[in-house]
Amino acid sequence: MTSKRKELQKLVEKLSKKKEIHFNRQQIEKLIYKFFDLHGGRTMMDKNHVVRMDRSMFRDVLYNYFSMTDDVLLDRVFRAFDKDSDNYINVEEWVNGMSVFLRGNREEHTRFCFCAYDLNGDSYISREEMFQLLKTSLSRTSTDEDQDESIKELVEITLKKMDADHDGRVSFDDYKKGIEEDILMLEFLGPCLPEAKRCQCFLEEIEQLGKY
Ligand SMILES: [Ca+2]
Ligand SMILES: [Ca+2]
Repeated sequence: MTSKRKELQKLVEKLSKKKEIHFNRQQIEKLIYKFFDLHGGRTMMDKNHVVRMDRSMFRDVLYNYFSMTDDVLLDRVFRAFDKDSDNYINVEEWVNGMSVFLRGNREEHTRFCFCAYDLNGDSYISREEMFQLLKTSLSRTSTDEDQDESIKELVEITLKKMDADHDGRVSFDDYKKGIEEDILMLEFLGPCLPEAKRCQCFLEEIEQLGKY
């Protein structure tokens, strides 16, 4: 076995032991192949640098496989994957992130979407953040100049529904409560999780990948 292959096996071994990862060994291995495949088949180390994914490459993945086109949200999904905030997705972050993105349970999806909506990362979704997110989700369907006013109204209506403790912003607890009452509120500020059929297609494509 080559050292690269050994290194890869070690990584697969390590990730398959994590209980929060909803993939089996073989699927983890294939997800890792996909990660390298997206880098033109380069192996783990490239010119002494670890292969990692930048924002634009990740954006292409979301666009090509999951038809996600909203730039603000693409950026947030990137941040939800980039756990150590170094502006790159490494192979572990890729597998961890995909586990939540493709197969996460309710709790994991709730944390994932909240992280995506909390644009400045202060653990609250503010009026301004809601405005910005709703504006991007709605601007594709309308060119109305009075749109800002209607979005502001929408922000107030949404806040009324979600802000359980009435402090003028949505905390994680407010958000969780809102979802418990109405599951449709999970993606209340725009889609940041893939459609089931796209997950299926992506996983099927991964299955087709051969040994690295
Ligand atoms: Ca990172
Ligand atoms: Ca915030």
